[in-house]
Amino acid sequence: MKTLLIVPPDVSAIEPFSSSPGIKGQLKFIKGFPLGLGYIAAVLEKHNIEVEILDAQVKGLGIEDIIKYIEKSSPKIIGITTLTANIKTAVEIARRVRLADKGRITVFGGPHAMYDYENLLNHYAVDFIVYGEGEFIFLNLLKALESGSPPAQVKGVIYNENGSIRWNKGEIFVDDLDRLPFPARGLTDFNAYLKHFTHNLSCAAQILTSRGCPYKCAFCSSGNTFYKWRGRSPKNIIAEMKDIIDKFPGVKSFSFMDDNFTLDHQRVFEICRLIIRTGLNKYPWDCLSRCANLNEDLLLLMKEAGCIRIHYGIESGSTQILENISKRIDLGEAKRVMALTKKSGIEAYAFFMVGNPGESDASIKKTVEYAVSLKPTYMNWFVTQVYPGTRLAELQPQRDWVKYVYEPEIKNPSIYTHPCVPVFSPEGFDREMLKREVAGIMRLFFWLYLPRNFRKWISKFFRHPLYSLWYIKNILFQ
Ligand code: B12
Ligand code: SF4
Repeated sequence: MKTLLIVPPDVSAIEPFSSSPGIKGQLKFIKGFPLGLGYIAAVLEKHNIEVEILDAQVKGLGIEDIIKYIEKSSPKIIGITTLTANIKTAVEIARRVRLADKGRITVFGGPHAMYDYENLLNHYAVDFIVYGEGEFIFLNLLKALESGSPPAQVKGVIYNENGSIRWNKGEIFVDDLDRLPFPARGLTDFNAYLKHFTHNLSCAAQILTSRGCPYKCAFCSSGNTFYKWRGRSPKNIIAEMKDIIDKFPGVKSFSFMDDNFTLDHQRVFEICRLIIRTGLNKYPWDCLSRCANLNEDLLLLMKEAGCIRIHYGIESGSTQILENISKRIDLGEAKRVMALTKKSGIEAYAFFMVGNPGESDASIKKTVEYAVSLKPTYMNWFVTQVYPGTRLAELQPQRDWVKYVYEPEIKNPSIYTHPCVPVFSPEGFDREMLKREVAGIMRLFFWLYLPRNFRKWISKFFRHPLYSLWYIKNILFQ
């Protein structure tokens, strides 16, 4: 059963958004290899199912290009990965596929479709939605469709049967991640991602060494669903790194994309020791971690193993806001970890948010003061947006996520918000006010950090001149 897996394009692929000045430039997201689809494709290949991946974002394809590709390739099954930011184009592809009426079946998966399943199945042209980690659920669905057995027997699949939503609930996790084949990077023009990944690292390959997160921050869907943390074995991770280097010599560094790379300290010690022992520490890498509970021994070993940067989600300098979003970090501890990270020779990157429940002028001021005293190597600030499956979405529900688009932003796009995703509006603030707050804070820190980071920024400028110019222009003039 020939299967095509698609990363849908951003909203600028749809009229009337494509004729809006600036929108395409503004939605210049870092384009990463779609690990989820890569894993699914690898499992299908292992079971001798013919599969292709079409990443419309990295290829810069519009809806018509995708439809033409589908006609030419003629898959029976079309699997689409969904983020809220791209749900509009995902639904448009499904609509066009159903309109053409060639008997193709459309399956959605990913962090948007999982939560918005009722709306998508009742009002849009989606045949099936996979709830959870899709590798084996999707495989089982394909097998059922192939053999003509009823989809009701497949656990983890949701569909609409004559107006009723059917869901045979099942296990949503892949328990033993070492069982999975490595993502099918070869099914894409993988080198294109190395150019696109405009990160601090040059030519970085993204790897996932663990899945899940035991925390439950109010703005994030990861911890709510994938609450069971599972780590791959160090041996398995090293084997993937070697496999990537063998197959794609253009790779010069790695990005560990796990929600929380350092959750299991013992595992990180072992990964780092193995990286050093195999000589892979000549490849720099970065990761994400909670800003808590890291010690000097671990950080020094991470540094020796090639870690150049750790991203920390701090979110707020107000303990009340942290409590409101269930962040469960201690600001004093965060300061200790931040200082220790820098002392170990690793860059410490902090993320902050503006607009969480209970936010006020006073809490924003507190967060700015805290950020100044924290002295991270770099930082980035975001306006809080509401995603399905989160506690914020319960506080500010949407009637139809697919229809949501903030029209003023289409005409005048911002880098601090995505136009297709609603903003959480705490009492006393609206979207435009929050955007102005974040823009002001980013400008403040740009000037404050200019002397300290001048040399680093110049070097980044020469590596990514166009991206740097675009970024600076946005920071200074938004
Ligand atoms: C790596 C990452 C990125 C990377 C790369 C994205 C990519 N192309 O893979 C970068 C940095 C580019 C990125 C950017 C953004 N990201 Co991001 N990102 C992640 C992160 C940390 C890991 C994604 C991943 O690889 N997961 C591992 C794989 C195995 O899981 P998966 O992709 O979910 O796929 C599995 C299942 O969902 C399912 N599945 C998925 N698709 C499909 C399709 C079919 C047909 C089937 C059957 C199953 C299926 O099966 C897969 C295998 O098990 C996640 C958090 C997370 N833990 O997932 C956030 C996350 C996906 N990102 C998020 C967001 C908001 C964004 C941005 C919009 C942020 C922004 N404001 O700029 C942008 C949008 C980018 C874009 N171009 O559209 C949110 C999405 C929430 C939502 N409802 O949309 C997440 C969930 C973070 C969070 N918890 O809030 N991101
Ligand atoms: S924000 Fe990070 S720590 Fe919080 S639930 Fe999401 S992944 Fe976990």
